[in-house]
Amino acid sequence: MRSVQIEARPYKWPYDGGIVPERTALLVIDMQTDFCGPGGYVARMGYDISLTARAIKPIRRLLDRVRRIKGFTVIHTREGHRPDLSDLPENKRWRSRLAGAEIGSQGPMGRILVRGEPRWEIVEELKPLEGEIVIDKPGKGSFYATDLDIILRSRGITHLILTGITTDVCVHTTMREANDRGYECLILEDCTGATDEGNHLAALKMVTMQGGVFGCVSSSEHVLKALEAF
Ligand code: C5J
Repeated sequence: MRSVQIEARPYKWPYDGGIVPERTALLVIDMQTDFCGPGGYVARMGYDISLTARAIKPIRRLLDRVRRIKGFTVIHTREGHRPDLSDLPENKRWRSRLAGAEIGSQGPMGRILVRGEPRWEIVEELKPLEGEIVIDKPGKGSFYATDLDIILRSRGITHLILTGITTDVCVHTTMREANDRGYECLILEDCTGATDEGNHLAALKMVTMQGGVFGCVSSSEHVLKALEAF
């Protein structure tokens, strides 16, 4: 087995030797129009979608490479709620109304963050391929109220490369949940983005404290370089 590590901070990732494709998953979190496209949830709240949409291209490059490596798992997630909103906590709905984009309300192109609606879909460039796992989640973390953990454990996956949006909310929550469950995590700074650049940078910095309190930070360039070995 080849032992390849990825340039990362605060240590070369992973901590336990080299990348093993069969034990590694690329997580692509919430790359939905609602979070990075015109007329979606983030746009309706008045945030700059270029800050989140910029992750699309580097993720696509990474997907193109990882999809050609035997044994590597790709998992996509989507945040959203049932059409009857029975899984939407009342305070989440209330806060989204306060932010000017009430979840479940009708927008120009469908209802906000509701499963099955056009803007809830993953953007065209990053559409899951047949056979790739898609996790639907009602919250920010990808483990809460989903079957992600059992899917990972059933496949013997212990290492996660995290991409997607937003850095400080769904990606960070997922990374923290995963870290507490013992997964070895790597977040890619150019494959993430937040609604606020300061929050993006702060979220990345937090990861690297205390010897890598939640794991490591790297970039798609470093991952692609390491993957040349496969
Ligand atoms: C947010 C997410 N920001 N995918 N969701 O509400 O980060």
